[in-house]
Amino acid sequence: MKEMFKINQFNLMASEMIALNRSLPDVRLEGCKNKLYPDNLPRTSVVIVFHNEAWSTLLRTVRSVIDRSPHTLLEEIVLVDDASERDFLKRPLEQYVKRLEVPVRVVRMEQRSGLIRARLKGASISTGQVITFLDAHCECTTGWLEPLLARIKLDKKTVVCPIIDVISDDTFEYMAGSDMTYGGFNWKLNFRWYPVPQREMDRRKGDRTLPVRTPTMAGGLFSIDRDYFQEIGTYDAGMDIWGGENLEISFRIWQCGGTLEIVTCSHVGHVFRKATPYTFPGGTGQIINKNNRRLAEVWMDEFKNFFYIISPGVTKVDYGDITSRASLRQKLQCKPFSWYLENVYPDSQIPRHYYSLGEIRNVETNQCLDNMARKENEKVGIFNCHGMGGVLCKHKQNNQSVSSEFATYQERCKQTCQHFSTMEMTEPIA
Ligand code: LR7
Ligand code: MN
Repeated sequence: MKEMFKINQFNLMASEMIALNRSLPDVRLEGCKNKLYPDNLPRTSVVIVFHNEAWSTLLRTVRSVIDRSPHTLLEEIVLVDDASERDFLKRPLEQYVKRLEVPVRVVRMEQRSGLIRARLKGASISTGQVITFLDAHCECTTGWLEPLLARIKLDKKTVVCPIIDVISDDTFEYMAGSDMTYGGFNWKLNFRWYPVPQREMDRRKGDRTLPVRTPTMAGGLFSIDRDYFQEIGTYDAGMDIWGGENLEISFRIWQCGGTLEIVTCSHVGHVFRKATPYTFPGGTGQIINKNNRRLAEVWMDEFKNFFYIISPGVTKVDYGDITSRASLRQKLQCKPFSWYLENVYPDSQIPRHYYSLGEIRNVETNQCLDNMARKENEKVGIFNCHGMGGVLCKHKQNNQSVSSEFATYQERCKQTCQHFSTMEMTEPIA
C-alpha cells in the first residue's frame, strides 16, 4: 500500500479494490432533493484532462458521469491525455471507453502541456453547448448535473461550480463538503476556502439550497456556456502545467461582467492530495510564480504589489508576453480590481485602502517584524531583516481597538515605528 501510494499520492491500492461504479451517499440538503428543473436544459460536453492518472480513479470519474447524468443532457465525454507515460492509458483506454453507453473521445497532447492548454484542446474539439470540466479523480453524485445546467440556462454568463466533496486520499471514503464555505485567496495568491459571509447568507434569505456567489473557484470542477467561454477569452494559454488559472478565470469572470457561483445542490467528489505526484518541467516554483505573475499583471492593477511585496522572489521570474491578455481586458472593458474587492470580495485579506506597503524595521537594531514562520492568528516576533517578505501591517487613521491577541504585537509596532499609532495585522503568513 505504501509503495503504491507514491505513484499517484493517494491510496491506489484502496482505489483499486473499489468498484468503478460504486454507490455513493446522497449528501444533498433535503431541500435539493425535490427541486424541479426545466426539460430543455442545454447539453454538456464533459472535458477531463489527465497526466499519468491511475486507471481506477480516471475510469471511476468517467463511470460516475455516465451513471449519474441524464444521457439526454450529456453530449460526450472528452478525455485529454497530457502526454502521459503509462501504457494502460494508450490503447487499453481507447478500447475500454468504446464499450461505454455515452460517446467518449480520447485526444492526446503531442507534448506535456499542462492542464490549462490541455483543457483548451478538449474544449476546442468538444461540441456541447455547455462545457463541464472535471479533474481526473472525481465522482459525480445523484443530481449533480441538472442544477448546474439550470443556472446556465437562466443566464449564460453564469459560471457554476458544484460543492466539492472530499474523497479521502487514504481510505477513499466519501465525505460531504460544506455549503457554508466559498472560494477566496490569500496574499500569496493561493486559492483558499473561507466561510460564506453573513451578507451572502442574507442575500439568499438564509436558503442554503440557493447558489452562493463566490469570489473565486477552486479551478477543477465547473460548467460554462461554450459561447461565453469564448467571449471572455477561454484561458490564458501562456500559463504552464498547473496553477494560477483558477484565480485568473475567477477575476476575469467577475471583472468582465459575469457571475461565479457554487451551486449547493450539486455535489461532486474529488480526491484531495497532499503532494503532487507528477513533475513540473522547469521547476514547480518557477511555473507557479510565472502563472501567478501573469494573473497579477493582467488583472490586479496596483494590488499586484501586495503579492510582490509578500513574495519578493517572485519578481525575478519572467512571465512572458501578456499583451494579448491585456488587450482582451481592454476589449471587454473589464472593471478594475478595486471594483472586484469592493463589490465581490469585501471580506478579502487584501485591504482596499492602505497607506503604505512594506517592512517595519527598527533602524537602530536592523530588526524587523516577522511572522517567525508561525501560523495565522499566532503572534508575530522580531527578527533580523531579511527582505524576503513576511508580515505586513496596515495602519489606520482612527484609533481602532485591537483584540488582546494583537496587544503585544501592537506594543511592538509602537516601539519599532513611532509614527504608526495604531496598526492592524492583516495576515500573518504561514
Ligand atoms: O501537467 C499537468 N497536466 C494535466 O493534465 C498537470 C495536471 N494535469 C491534470 C491532472 O491529471 C488533473 O486531472 O489536471 C488535473 C488537475 O491537476 P491536480 O489534480 O494535480 O490539481 P489539484 O486538484 O491539486 O488542483 C486544483 O488547482 C489546479 C490549479 O491549476 C487546477 O485548477 C485543478 O483543477 C484544481 N482542482 C480542483 O479544483 C479540485 C478541488 C481542489 C481544491 C481546493
Ligand atoms: Mn485534482
